[in-house]
Amino acid sequence: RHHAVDSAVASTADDIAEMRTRGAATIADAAAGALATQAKRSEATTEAAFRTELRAAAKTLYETRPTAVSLPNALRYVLRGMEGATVAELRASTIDQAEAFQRELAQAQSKLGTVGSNRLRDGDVVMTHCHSTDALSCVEAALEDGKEIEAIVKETRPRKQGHITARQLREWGVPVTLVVDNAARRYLDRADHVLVGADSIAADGSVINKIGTSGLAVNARERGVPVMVAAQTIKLHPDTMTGHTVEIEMRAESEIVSDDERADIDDEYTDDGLVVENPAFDVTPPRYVDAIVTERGQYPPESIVTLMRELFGETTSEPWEP
Ligand code: RUB
Repeated sequence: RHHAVDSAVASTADDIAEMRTRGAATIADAAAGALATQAKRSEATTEAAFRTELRAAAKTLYETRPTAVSLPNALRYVLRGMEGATVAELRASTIDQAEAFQRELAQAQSKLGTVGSNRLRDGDVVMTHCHSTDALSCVEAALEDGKEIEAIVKETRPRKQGHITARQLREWGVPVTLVVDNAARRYLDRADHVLVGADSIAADGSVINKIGTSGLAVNARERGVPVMVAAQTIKLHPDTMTGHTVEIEMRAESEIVSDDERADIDDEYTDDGLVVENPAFDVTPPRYVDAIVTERGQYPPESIVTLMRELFGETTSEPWEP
């Protein structure tokens, strides 16, 4: 039997895996909240059993999706604060640490928004891809400064997170032009910025974000449109400092070809020669990125590694390891 992982943790993990909870910052927040719930509801009677339970919960959450490093970073942050000589102390410290994490996450996002908004001038048009709460925070801060901002929103196939972005921007009164992904290059003529988020940032300044970001960035460079990446420092991937690469999640083919369509194809062709691949993310090399905007200020991608060293120091172990 699994080490008494609470049902609320299991359902948070399920929500992340099935993308009912999605986006790197939102996933990190939910994971920290789930560890707090595990701590609150734990029936462990010994300190060792409590620690084992919390690590098992962290592992369950970690094994949902591989690309957004905010998830293991969140788990590590919370487990690092699990301290005390009794179960009661361990419980209290874990809950405190999870809540501190969630507070800092929200504060970092709003601080980052202020930094990012300084790049946006009154009347600017931003082109977005996917749905990033960090990217939207920059627009929100610009609007609060009284700037008028317009948006060209890429639909973002296959899951159309662009519609979430469009809805949020309309709620703020921002004029939105929604376009299919293939129209992006044509509409870059009208854009003053490409504004995207990140799931992970590697030590060389590469940006890992929703599939299609790299093509957008290359087209933007060709058109002379600056690319701005809004990413809290929780998106910095510590393992990449020691040469590890970021795993790109491959999702189900059913997001692209329905089961019925697949059955039709299989009826017609019997040789299994049609393969559908569905990578959820891609890697944008640093030379196509103009600025990475964090709560610690804006960085050229090439110097993000200095911030990573400062924040993470030496390589860290898996979040559930002692
Ligand atoms: C979401 C995505 C977002 C980043 C940043 O992908 O690529 O751009 O996660 O989001 P998915 P945020 O929908 O597959 O999770 O700024 O909110 O952390």
